[in-house]
Amino acid sequence: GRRRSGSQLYCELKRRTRIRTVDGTQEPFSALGWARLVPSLPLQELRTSQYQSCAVVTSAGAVLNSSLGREIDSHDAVLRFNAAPTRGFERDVGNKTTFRIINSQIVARPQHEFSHSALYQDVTLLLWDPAQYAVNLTKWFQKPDFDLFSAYVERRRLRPEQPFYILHPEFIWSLWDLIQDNSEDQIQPNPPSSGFTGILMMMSLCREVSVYEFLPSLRRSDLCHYYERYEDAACTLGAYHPLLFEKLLIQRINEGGRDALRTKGKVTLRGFRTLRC
Ligand code: NCC
Repeated sequence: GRRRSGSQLYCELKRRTRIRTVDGTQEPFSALGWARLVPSLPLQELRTSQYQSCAVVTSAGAVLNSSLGREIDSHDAVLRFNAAPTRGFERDVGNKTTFRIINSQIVARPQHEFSHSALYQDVTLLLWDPAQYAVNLTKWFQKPDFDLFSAYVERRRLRPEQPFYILHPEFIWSLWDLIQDNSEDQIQPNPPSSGFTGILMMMSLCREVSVYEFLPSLRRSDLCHYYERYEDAACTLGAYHPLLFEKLLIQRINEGGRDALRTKGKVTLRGFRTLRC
């Protein structure tokens, strides 16, 4: 990949990040009546609600003992991931949740109790599934990596008032292309982590984005998640996801200071709306 300066990279990210959800206009979803199943307000139009400041809270073990809860909650909107809880961890991660990105394992695996758990209520939910790079929606519908469609349909019927979107696999893979085109190495052909997708989504929706513990602070350890006692360095550096390359890319556009990164694991990013490209 060619190496671009921070501001060129910002503009490329802005130009190539087009949030897209499964909206029922394409087969096989159109024939199944999904245009009426999905929320009537497109996710892209949330932009008009103009969030000034947004926080992205990764699930890294390094947020433990950070005391960042109050700072995180002071943002207009907060994005969290998968089964990451706030209850019991308020001091370090806060308790406001506006958006939650979940991968298809959350809705497919019984231990996550997707239909019952309070984690997935009263928030805007964004669900994704890896799918294949050359996306054939009919094949994906027949054979997703984890069955997300039946849980989605059921949830839409039971809670039609909850904003709940499926991220379009072409959106996910367009972010993979962005990472590959801006990396020196060949990256693995697996989709970006929920964290990277979430950061780019919030840059589309907010004027300024604070990201916590995506680039690790001095608290960095092998502890995978702040809410579990499981250790694996691959959680921070990546195995399946091209996480290391995602992080190198975000490092290049960080507008926050060195101290904020070291002590808080905090990166500050400009929202696309504020860029003049
Ligand atoms: O671990 P996960 O992500 O839920 O974490 C959310 C995002 O936080 C960032 N992260 C996490 C841990 C860490 N030590 N450093 C980090 O930077 C990453 O950006 C990550 O995306 C996922 O991306 O959806 C992932 O989901 C888990 C798992 O499916 C869910 O937690 C549900 O149990 C994946 N783990 C496995 O499949 C075993 C993980 O690879 C990615």
